[in-house]
Amino acid sequence: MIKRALAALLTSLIAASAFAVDAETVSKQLELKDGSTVYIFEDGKMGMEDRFGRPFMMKEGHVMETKDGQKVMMMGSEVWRIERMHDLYRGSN
Ligand SMILES: [Cu+2]
Repeated sequence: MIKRALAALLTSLIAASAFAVDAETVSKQLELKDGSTVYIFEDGKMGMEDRFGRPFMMKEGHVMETKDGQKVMMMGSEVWRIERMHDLYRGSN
C-alpha cells in the first residue's frame, strides 16, 4: 500500500519536473516594433509570434528591431517550439 502511494507520488513528481523543463526553455521574450514577439530559447535559438499570437517562420539572419530600438538577429526559426509552447499553456487551438 505504501509502495503504491510512493510510486504515484514519484510519477507526479516526474511529470511536474518535465513540465518545468519545458517552461524554462524560453529564456527571453522581446516585443518588436511591428507588434510581433521573439522568444529566445535557452540554447540561443528563436521563434516568432505575430501580433495576433500566431507562430510564423522567419529567415535566419533577419535583423529585427525591438520596441526600444535594439537590433536582434534571427537565430534559427523554431516555429515548432512556439507551437508546442502554445499547446502547453493555452491548450491546442
Ligand atoms: Cu525573427
